[in-house]
Amino acid sequence: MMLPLLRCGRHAFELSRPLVMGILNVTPDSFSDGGRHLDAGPALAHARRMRDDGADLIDVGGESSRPGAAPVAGSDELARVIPLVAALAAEGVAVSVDTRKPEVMRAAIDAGAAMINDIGALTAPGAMQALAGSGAGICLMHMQGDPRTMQAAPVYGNVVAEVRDFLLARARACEAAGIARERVAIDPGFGFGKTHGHNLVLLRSMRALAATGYPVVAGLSRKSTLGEITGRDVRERLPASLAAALAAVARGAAIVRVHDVRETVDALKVWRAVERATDASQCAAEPDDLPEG
Ligand code: 7PJ
Repeated sequence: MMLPLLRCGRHAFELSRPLVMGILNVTPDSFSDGGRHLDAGPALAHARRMRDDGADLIDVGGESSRPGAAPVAGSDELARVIPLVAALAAEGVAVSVDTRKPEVMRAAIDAGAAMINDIGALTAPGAMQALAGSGAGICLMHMQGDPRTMQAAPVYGNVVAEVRDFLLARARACEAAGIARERVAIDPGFGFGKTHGHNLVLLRSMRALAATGYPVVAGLSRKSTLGEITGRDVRERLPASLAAALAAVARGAAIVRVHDVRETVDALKVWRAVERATDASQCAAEPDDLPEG
């Protein structure tokens, strides 16, 4: 059974419709000057645009977790992320922070972050404790290996069962540490130590993850597995990303993590309208509701 609510600090999300998490990357290859300091202006403007376009959460990430990416120092991550978190939280935005570092988690929560999005599923020493004393939400993501090596040769017996069992074990560890169930979301971690085949099987089997009762986050936006299917470069993966988001929510995903908020919100509106159509709304429809021309 899907839990009715996801609690993230002072935000409580009803899960009666799919939520959209907008991606705000603040790594050196995005808004910063290539070094330690972020130009917060354009990043803030982008975040506000995503909010206005209908994002329910803004996921701020200062550590590149792309395949092969090198680790980032905690001080650099803090300098990039915290000012943005504080500014957005002060505007009432539900901010999620994509980090694996307990020091960044603590500072982010102190600055007003509603959620921590951890690709390491709180496995770093001290990470569980950083969350336990707060009311923040937590997204637990599955990854095989680490970003440096994960795409070398991912191997699973049964990818769906292994990912689900890992996430359930982490969710139970959260509960044991005092993190309430309704603060927890889970994510299969598309592309994190998964082949193209693994990603597709996980997407197709999203129901098995949703059946755990935890809200499922699906992050497929612009990912290389979509490039594999379409042959498109990362800049041309919007249609593929929309199709993937719809495939995920149709199989029970509660939250989609996306770059293109405006387009995703529209796609989800259409999907939802179809899901909610009843005979009554049929009868009320205008007879001329046919394509023009
Ligand atoms: C994910 C993420 C994802 C969650 C990234 C990218 C790579 N966090 N952080 N799920 N992916 N929860 O956005 O392409 O799939 S970074």
